[in-house]
Amino acid sequence: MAGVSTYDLTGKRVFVAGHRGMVGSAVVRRLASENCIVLTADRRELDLTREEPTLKWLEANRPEVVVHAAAKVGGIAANNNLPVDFLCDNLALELSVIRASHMVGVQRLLFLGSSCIYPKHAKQPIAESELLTGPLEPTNEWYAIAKIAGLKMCQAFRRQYGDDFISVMPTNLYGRGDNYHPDHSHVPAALIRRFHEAKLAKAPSVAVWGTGTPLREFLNVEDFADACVFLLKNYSSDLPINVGSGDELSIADFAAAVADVVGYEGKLIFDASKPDGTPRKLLDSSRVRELGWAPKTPLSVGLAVAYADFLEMGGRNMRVGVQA
Ligand code: GFB
Repeated sequence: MAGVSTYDLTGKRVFVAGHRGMVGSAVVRRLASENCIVLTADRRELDLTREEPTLKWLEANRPEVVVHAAAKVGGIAANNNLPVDFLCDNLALELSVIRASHMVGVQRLLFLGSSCIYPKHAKQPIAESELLTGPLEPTNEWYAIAKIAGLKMCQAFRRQYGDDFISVMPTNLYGRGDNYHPDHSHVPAALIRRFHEAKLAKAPSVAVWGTGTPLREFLNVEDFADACVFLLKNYSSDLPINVGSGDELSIADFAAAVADVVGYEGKLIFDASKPDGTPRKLLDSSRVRELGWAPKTPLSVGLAVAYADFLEMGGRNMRVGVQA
């Protein structure tokens, strides 16, 4: 299959950019079982949006591998309301981290994209070849444009300089270390928080945004981190590669599953004044499956872990337009 390539992580210095976010922290946890040296930089120590200090940091720390998981991320409302942050901050992060990685001769870089790079009405399940075949979903086009630019940067550095930079497109993720901001979070964290609070308040009903009809595919972040490490070791191509779970359900069914895990027994009311976003976003993950990777965590198990993490955090993880 195209893109098969083995890379040995043993003894390698691996820089995880964005190690405090949901994905970056899961990648750090997953890398602990590889025989490599994990490097991270605290935000107070290094502003990754600035290329000069980023280059200096990389020159001083000399990673052979970079996982670019630093991004301004958020759910449908944050994407809609903070277009400058989602476009400019993400472009700045990509330009700085990807170009500086090239300059210091990083051997392999993994760039994290998103399933929202694909057109709003892409053919389902969405194959990688759907990229740039139609207009984007307007609620997240700022983020999508930035992520498409990052993917293109990886392709450009590969074409012009032969750099081994790859791009991975995850489906909707959930799990440990999520952001529980009431307005800016993604749907899994938003509903965990809202249902938990409704349970404590003994509220008879609770609102779920939109009509409940959009379809989403959810992947546990530990599984996604496992896929990232798998792809670092087994994949090299200028084609982005999708990583999904195949677990697709309507927002209404997903909300019911979250309510079940949280133990909220009241009524779910759908607030159609809130945006639905894209109607369906199921990734075609056949290429990563053919390479030999598959997810392991059933949704109910992953949601239980996410809820336990929320309880442990005491809802402290509430970042506005977070850098993940
Ligand atoms: O996760 P989410 O915010 O982002 O929302 P997207 C998914 C769906 O959940 C939408 C519904 O149909 C929302 O209407 N939803 C229901 C809620 N209740 C809530 C709630 O309380 N909060 C939120 N946030 N949604 C994202 C992009 O799109 O996809 C991101 O905005 C990223 O940038 C991610 O790319 C993968 O799935 O619509």
